[in-house]
Amino acid sequence: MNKRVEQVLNDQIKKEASSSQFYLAMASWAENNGMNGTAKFMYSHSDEERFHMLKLVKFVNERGGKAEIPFIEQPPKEFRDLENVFELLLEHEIAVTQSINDLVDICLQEKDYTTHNFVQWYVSEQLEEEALARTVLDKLKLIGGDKGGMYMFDRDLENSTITVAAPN
Ligand code: OFO
Repeated sequence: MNKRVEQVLNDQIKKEASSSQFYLAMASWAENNGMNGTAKFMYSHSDEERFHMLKLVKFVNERGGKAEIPFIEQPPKEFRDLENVFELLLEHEIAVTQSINDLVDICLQEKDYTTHNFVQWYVSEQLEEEALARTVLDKLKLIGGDKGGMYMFDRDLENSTITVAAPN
């Protein structure tokens, strides 16, 4: 496998693993603050990010490279409120999209069309994840500080009115 492509794929493995830990921290925080719907949403989002990481690990190894299992920094323990959680989520997804775009660019520079084809799945996934984070954030902004609205929002998440796309 092309060494430069292998390196950026390994960097991406770390980013997906960090996403999984980050959303797990959000899930745990939400659960401890009585927001079970948000917790359910974030636990499932965390699992999905782990799946993204595994998909990369397997791809690198199957193509003759060496996948590195990374050290992950500890995610935050506290969040200001629900809006802050989803703002951070959107910000994080925008950064991940940027790194996927850089990955696509490097595949083209190195003429690695197989990996380029493989990462297209991540390109569409990022589109969906950013759109989902924006939708949720818009809802939260509409609700403002209204406690009843917040309760309904959390219940909607619990009943999966808004869900993270299932991995395929
Ligand atoms: Fe892996 O899609 Fe979010 O980060």
